[in-house]
Amino acid sequence: MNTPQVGIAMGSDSDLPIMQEAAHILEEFGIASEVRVISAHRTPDNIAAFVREAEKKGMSVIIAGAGGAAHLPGMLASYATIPVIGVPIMNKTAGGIDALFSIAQMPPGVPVATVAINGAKNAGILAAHIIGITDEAVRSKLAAYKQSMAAQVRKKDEELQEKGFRAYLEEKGL
Ligand code: RP5
Repeated sequence: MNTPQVGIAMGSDSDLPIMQEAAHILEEFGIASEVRVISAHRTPDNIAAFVREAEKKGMSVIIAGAGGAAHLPGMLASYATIPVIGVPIMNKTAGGIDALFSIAQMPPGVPVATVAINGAKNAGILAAHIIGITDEAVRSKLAAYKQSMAAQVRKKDEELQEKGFRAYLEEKGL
């Protein structure tokens, strides 16, 4: 679990509260990541270098989060031959819609797999899916993760059926 298989880049350390979720979920699947702050606008020279190093180190996926005029995922993708997953970060002015469009609207030939606004956890899970294509251990951890999600939902439904709608609402303070 020591060699990073996923590079996690973000435009600012203010993106860390969201982007840390990608690193945490990858850790749950036994996948090491390297977390970096690289700004498309403030440190543009570092973009090509980061991608080249990531590919040289044998990383399988890059996850990139950015808010506002979110050019980082697309710029990384322009250098990369490994998949890039983009995470639009919510901001106060436009709620993240600006970043979502900026990241998703890539020109033909340079794809960025875009997840939901603040969807860093899903970006991590998607990276695990990509790694799981060739890594049996990761694939079985993903299967267990899905089973555990299903068990939680079924448990909640059972509780709801047992207690009844009104008592359930009351208990949840709704
Ligand atoms: C983007 O601008 C970053 O990804 C961040 O979401 C946003 C604000 O950056 P800071 O002003 O917090 O550095 O480049």
